[in-house]
Amino acid sequence: MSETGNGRKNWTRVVAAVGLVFLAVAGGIVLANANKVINKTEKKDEETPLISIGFSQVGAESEWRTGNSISIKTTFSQKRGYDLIFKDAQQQQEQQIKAIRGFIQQDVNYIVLAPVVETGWDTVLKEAKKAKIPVIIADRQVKVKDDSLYTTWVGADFYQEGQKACSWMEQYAERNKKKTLNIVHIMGTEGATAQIGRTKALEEATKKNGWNILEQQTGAFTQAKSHEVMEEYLKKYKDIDMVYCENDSEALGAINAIEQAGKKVGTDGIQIISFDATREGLAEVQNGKIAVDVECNPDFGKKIEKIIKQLEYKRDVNKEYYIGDKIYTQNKSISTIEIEKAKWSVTVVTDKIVKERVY
Ligand code: GYE
Repeated sequence: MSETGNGRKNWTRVVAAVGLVFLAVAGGIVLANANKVINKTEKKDEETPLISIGFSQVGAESEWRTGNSISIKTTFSQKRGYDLIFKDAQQQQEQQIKAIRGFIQQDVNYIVLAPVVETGWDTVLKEAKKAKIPVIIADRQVKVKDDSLYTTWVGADFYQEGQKACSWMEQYAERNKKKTLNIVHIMGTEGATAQIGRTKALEEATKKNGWNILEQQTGAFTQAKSHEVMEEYLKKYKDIDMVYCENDSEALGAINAIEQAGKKVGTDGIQIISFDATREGLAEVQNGKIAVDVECNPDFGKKIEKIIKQLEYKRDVNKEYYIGDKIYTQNKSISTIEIEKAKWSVTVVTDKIVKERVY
């Protein structure tokens, strides 16, 4: 009995113990949940405020620019912790200055400026400095008397991009035993860093190699304007070897104009040189219509974000950040690009490359 009694006691004890454990666990869960609720509400109250960014974009003149705007908008979304005020200046500096003044008035945390041209920014950037708003320059550069008017710059080495294109042109001339090249030049927006650098490289190579620039006019980095310019060139010059376009939109305009005039581009035709390597540009490289396309990657939203994070943590940042570029061709007939001692191998455009290109 005692055994039975003890057994029953023990059994009761076990039941009681299990019950206690259960209660403890259940209580724990309730407590934990209560805590969670408390924590959640506490967290909500403490939520980090959004970082506000005023972004002044050049415009929407090219596929490159569209890609760049998408990169900025997707990086600085509300979901990712930002309040982005995005202003498109339609290629007008006055509109950019107005936008920056608006950002200052709204007392944003950061101003990001993609300047249409290099000069004319001193006054408005002084105003931003006075308001203690850090300014990040994106893509093209600014020329200001006092470098402390902006925090940093992110973009490509446009002069080097031009040199890469010219190295390809030199090798093309050599392989085809051409003593000179008759070049028509469609420039980008005059005074923009991308135009200045790419033009400088061409003019230097022209001098060095004894090439012949038949004419230089701006195509404003747009397809429509470049189409017009190319039509004019074709009426004036019968012996064009090459068109040096300063972006893919210009190249597309030039190709259309040449084909509409009943002439050929590519092998046995006029050679098209281009920059950016957008999806459309790369497709034309693959088709053999653009001879060489030097990449300029517009997808640098994340790079700017990294800089902003460093600034948030009060870390020092560099004064400039360069974004690397590839060189795209249809085949490897010219496989290595050389500038002084530096070398790059070209990338042959494949279906996969075109397909994966988002801008
Ligand atoms: O090449 C062109 C755009 O500044 C790098 O501007 C940028 C240039 C780019 O309109 O397509």
